[in-house]
Amino acid sequence: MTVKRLIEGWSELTPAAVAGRHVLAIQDTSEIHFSTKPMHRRGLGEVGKGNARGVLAHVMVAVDADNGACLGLVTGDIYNREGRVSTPHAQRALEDKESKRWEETAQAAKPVLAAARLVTAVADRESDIYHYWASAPEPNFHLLTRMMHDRGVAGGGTVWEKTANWPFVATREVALSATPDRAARKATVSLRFGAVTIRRPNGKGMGHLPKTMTLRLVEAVERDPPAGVEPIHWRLLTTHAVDDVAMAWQIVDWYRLRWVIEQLFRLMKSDGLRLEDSQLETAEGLMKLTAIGAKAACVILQLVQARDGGAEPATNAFSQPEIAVLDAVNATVEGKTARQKNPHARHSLSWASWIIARMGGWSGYPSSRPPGPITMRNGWEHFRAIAKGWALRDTCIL
Ligand SMILES: [Mn+2]
Repeated sequence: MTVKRLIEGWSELTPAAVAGRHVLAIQDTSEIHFSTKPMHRRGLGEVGKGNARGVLAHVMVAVDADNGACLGLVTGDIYNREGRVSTPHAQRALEDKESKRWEETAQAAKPVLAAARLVTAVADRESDIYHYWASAPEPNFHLLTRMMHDRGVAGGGTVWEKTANWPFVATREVALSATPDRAARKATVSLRFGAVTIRRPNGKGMGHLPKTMTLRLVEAVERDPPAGVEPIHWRLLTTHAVDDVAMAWQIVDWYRLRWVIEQLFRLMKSDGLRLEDSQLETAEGLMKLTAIGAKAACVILQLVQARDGGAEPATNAFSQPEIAVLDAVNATVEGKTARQKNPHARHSLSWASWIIARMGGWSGYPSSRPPGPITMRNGWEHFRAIAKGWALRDTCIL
């Protein structure tokens, strides 16, 4: 099984899960660090600052724009920078290639998400690349990205100059989720918005792109931040039409759902699978582990999201044969009293989540602490072993 084949397998259930929905296709890159010694690098290249070694996981996840439910992985890439040579030219080629991942991932997402009603590709500042703006959008495929740096606008001047005097038109309290660089907190955010016509930057390979593009800018600012915090200042660019305050807040709220991919990465690392503790010896093995880990983290995230109920179907995370196994297992993990029965609608994702949590050692009583990622991870691994055995039995009988 190659890394490429494993990544292709990420989206097996996703096309059906996204059908008819407005999907946020959220992409980001995470460094997966593995410890190495100078004489024993495990074939791993550099990641980040300092002398950390590891692999990079670029992942796109599908999220329901209306309810925030994780609908599955879409596509991505796992790569290792080993072999990076230190001549500036070779480095530039690699950087070019790495910056293309935003656009390539968006293009690769289109067939997977073909049945969605609407797609909005969401990403952080790294994806604010003119080529991406000019190439990825389609009538039913929108972009939403935070601006990385100021840009020239048609007719002269820059976006930040042109918009400096726009009036703030609304203020609201916004709940900020925890990220690697920020604790969770509430922020009072003011907002202004309008159209901006950005200009094509000079540079090689740009000549075939349109000279200008008209996009909408939604700027969300914490104008009076509490002491000691980094104030929020998001300049969000989008291909969506933003004609009123409600839509401008909608853009902010869609961007906030980018947090789902932060959760996914956390589940791959400290908060769940602990991939970085792996003792595997080769970069190839660690890349495969990371590809398998991304898929596992996605299922765990779906199960944790569904633990308190909701209308999502089990098919978002389980194949039909797996659902047959869940049916059989449910009977063995339910107790005799009403309080020990699975309280969720059969074949809902919440129903599956209840079964997996029980398999992970959760008591199942409504009064007990809700099952977290570790319980789900243990339950899912247990379940996978049973499902494998079940498939084997079918094969042997046939
Ligand atoms: Mn990023």
